Amino acid sequence: MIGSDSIQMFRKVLIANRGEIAMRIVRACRELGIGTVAVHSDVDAHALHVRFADEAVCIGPAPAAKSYLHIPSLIAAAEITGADAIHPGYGFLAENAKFAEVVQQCGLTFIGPTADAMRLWGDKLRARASAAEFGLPLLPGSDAIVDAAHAEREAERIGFPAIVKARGGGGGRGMRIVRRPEEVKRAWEAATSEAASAFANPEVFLERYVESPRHVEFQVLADRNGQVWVLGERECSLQRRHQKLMEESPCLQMTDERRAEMAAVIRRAVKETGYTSLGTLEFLMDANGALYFMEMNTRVQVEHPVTEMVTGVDLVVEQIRAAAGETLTLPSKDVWGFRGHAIECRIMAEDPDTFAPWPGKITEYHPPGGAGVRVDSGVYGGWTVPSAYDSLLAKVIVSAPTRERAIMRMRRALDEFIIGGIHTNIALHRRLLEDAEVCAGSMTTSTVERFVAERKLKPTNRSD
Ligand code: MV4
Repeated sequence: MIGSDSIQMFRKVLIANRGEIAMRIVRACRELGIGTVAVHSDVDAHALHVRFADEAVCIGPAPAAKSYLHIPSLIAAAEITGADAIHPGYGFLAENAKFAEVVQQCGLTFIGPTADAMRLWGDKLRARASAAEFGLPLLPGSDAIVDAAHAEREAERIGFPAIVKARGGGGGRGMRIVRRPEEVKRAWEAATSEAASAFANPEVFLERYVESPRHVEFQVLADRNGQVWVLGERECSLQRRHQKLMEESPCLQMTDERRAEMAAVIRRAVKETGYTSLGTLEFLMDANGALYFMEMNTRVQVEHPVTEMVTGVDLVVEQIRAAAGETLTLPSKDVWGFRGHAIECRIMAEDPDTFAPWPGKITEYHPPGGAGVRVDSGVYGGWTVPSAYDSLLAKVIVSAPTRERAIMRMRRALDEFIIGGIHTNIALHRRLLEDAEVCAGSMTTSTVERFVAERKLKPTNRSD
């Protein structure tokens, strides 16, 4: 906002989210001297974020479609409380361009990118085209597939194995792997009908498939005054069914030289596409260490703290400042000077054997502490975890001078974490941190699957 208008930091931010990320946003606003409005559903009346925000508004019943996803209720809550901006957090409406547009039309500021930038990066084919234009590495792929014969021709050209992906998809939903020419027609049919119902857009495209890749993502932060920062990468391969379990920064396979090369290309793509907020570019890394652009997430991510721990940047504070039109004030370097190593474990309320959510009353709650340990939690002892939402309770983040020391610190922190009354995945994390592949840093997106299959051979007791 260059010009005669003076820059005005927000007075009050409405947080269109719940749980640990709502708490994270409350904390950022507090430090900026901004008032906070929590919104909540009936079952979240006593949730932690409601207790910590300055004001709270009940916006509807438990089903998210009638509360956290209900745009008219959110706008009404902002108007009633006099909020001048809305932070969407992650999930829910965070990547909904229509919501960003409505917020803006109501005279409020959406704390995120413009609706146009969200639409561009949310469209996987337009994202691929932009990536190609600005020099981001891509796997061989097709344009939108028009019929089965087109899919077969493109698969032959790209080579096998290939993968069919939804143009409007993301996060792993609606994908089909094809290993042989005979499978292409059926995979195309299945993927297109799934895409039509899941994303209201039947269009799919093909891409060369990488077996057991690593998931590596780069954090970007851009303001509205032309500054773009690339704050290094996170290694996020440890996931199960597209749900990340544990993330770290930096990625062991990344060198300073490589990071600087990637930062230069990413910075250009972000700038040229008019992207002006916090964002993440996801890449696959193959066995040779080559990186390929997959998609961009136009929101704050669950795993953002590991980047905060190694860069010292408060990403949510900077995201809010950028949305207010302020210029980011970070040292003038393409790549941040990294300090040490950080690891995050996502603590979920779930059955240790089946991974099914395990809602219920938390009877005892003692989070870990001590040097180098951060806990971003959305719960407290005595509270009942509702069944209506995802089962993330808290995140344990550790930092240490080296990866080895960070692993030791995380094991110690997990051993301290006491959560009574419900089951959690703390013991799973603790055992993963003893796994040879994890300890060596050689994990891929297949590691957790392999680990769980091995564990089935020697069942654990239920005290997990
Ligand atoms: C791929 C792939 C292999 N080759 N694309 C899954 C989520 C979405 N962001 C992209 N995904 C993948 N795309 C090609 N061409 C493998 C995956 C994938 C994956 C990616 C990141 C993290 C975990 C994953 C688990 C299974 C598959």
